[in-house]
Amino acid sequence: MKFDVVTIFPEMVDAGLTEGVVGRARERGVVDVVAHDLRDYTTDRHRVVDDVPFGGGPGMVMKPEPFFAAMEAIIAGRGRPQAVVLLSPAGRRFTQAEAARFAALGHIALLCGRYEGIDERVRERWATDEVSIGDYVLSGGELPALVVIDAVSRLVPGVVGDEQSVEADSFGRGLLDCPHYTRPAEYAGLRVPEVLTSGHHGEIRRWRRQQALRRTLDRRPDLLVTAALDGEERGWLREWDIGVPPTE
Ligand code: 9WO
Repeated sequence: MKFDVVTIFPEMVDAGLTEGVVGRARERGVVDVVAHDLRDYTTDRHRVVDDVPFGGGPGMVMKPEPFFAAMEAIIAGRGRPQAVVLLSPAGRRFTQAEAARFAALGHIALLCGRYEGIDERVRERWATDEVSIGDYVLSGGELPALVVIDAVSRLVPGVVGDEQSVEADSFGRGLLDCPHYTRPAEYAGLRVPEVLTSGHHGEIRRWRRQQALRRTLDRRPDLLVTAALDGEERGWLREWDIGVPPTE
């Protein structure tokens, strides 16, 4: 999986991707991230990437030329990305489904803005997707780019050691995760649920599915509308006095 990030803070992007499973996947060459310094694509002595906004107003706008030059260089050097993603609070919400779509593409570029925003012609010419990671304003697109790269990389075969754990993850089935416990069986007067220490693997699987469903119902009932539920799970929802949600 290839990622090209265009940013004025390439070391910020790099630093966020050196640890953990993504860091190891990069070392192994399964994930390839290049952070391109936007200033390397300026042509003036002071490497200026911003300018005053046409029409007036506060703040500065990122100039189009360095972004155009960076994209041309990426295409020439690393091939044309299958998607060019602009990180912006005005974008579509980034979801697990969107992460899966990007993972299937194999090569994506991410454009990070700073200041008041990027000249609109960059979006017009280059962006195939505009995504938001949530409804808040940040000081730049770099942290959202890291979020996208992390979520997408985990879905690339071989990045997460245990493929089953990706499946079992929160959202793997469209539900929240079940509670997790490790030793000791009693700590600070708090006991691990007995079923988990019983050795009855069928009962353990069933308990976990039930807990995941209960937590989803309590905390994120909106997810139940699209979750893939089996007959037993629909039965539990009915027992808990909640109508089974319509499918899609
Ligand atoms: C800021 C903004 C505020 C209200 C409505 C739309 C907006 N778009 C932008 C914007 O594109 N800002 C640029 C990138 C320049 C300033 C810092 N930037 C930014 C990206 N702040 N927050 C994000 C972001 C990106 C993805 N998901 C959440 C926040």
